[in-house]
Amino acid sequence: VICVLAGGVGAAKLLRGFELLGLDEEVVAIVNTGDDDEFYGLHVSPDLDSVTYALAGLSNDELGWGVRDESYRAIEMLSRLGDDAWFTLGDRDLGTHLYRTRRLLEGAHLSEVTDEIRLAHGIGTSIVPMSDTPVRTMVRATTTRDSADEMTLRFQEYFVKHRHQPWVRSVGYEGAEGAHVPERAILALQQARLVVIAPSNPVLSIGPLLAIKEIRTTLIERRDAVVAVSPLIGDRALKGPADANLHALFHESTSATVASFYLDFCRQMLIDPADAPAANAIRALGVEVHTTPTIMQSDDDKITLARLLAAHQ
Ligand code: FO1
Repeated sequence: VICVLAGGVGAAKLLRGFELLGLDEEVVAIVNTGDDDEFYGLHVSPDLDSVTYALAGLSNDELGWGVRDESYRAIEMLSRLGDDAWFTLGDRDLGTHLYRTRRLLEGAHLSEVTDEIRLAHGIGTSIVPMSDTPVRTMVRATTTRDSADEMTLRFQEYFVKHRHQPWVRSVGYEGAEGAHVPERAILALQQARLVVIAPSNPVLSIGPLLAIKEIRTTLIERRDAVVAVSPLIGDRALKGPADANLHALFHESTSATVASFYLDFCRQMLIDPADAPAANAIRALGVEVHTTPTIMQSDDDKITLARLLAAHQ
């Protein structure tokens, strides 16, 4: 078993690489649900959907989220009705949210619904939400670095409505205590010969998984099997606010900052050649470093990175 701790787009690309590589081994993705929220009465799980759409070959590569060949007629109608419609739900994507919401209302667990959707798309990789009960990433932030107008935002308010511009002061994970981690997730972590931390935002995408005690404790026990892929390229996030978040919370944003965030459970880290200057600082923390291109543009890039990880000892 290869177990991958996953956030959104970076993780989705890597998982697509594993799927295309066609290993005999089972691949299990444990996916962040801290970004989940309700819109128009529908349960939206952005990271589960990014992973599922990528594995189904349906992802919208231009946007980095949602489905390709998408239309936006429903949300256009909502705007016309006067709704401020800041969270763009595509028409095809809406089908997923309708299905998920109906099944949850029928009493199914999120992990069951996720598996039904996976099967319907013919995906081989197991996709498991980190929790069957709600965990919500809450961002406390100020408008600018120097202002004192602290506000508490739900993740999607911070990320989409405020375009991740506010200065993050702290991050909380509501519901992490008492979260119900699907048994499949813990078993996969325990049985995996390799545990990969995907190149996702450490604070906002992997942080919610680490805030769940059962996951963190199991990871610490499996330290020797854990390889993290740094999400930074030359100290910068490819997409999203990972670098700004690290800077705001830890006063620096290098792959060594990421390594120290993961220190308790990370034996090895893969960094991009652009981050080679951080290698010594990472080694000084007691983490083994490997340097390899980590930007995944083409399917070949995804397969190459997945193959290298799968060959890891
Ligand atoms: N991201 C945006 O920047 N704007 C949107 O309107 C938006 C809508 C959206 C709808 C469904 C979905 O699954 C994801 C969506 N995202 C949108 C992406 C999402 O906010 C983030 O990519 C993830 O939560 C971060 O991993």
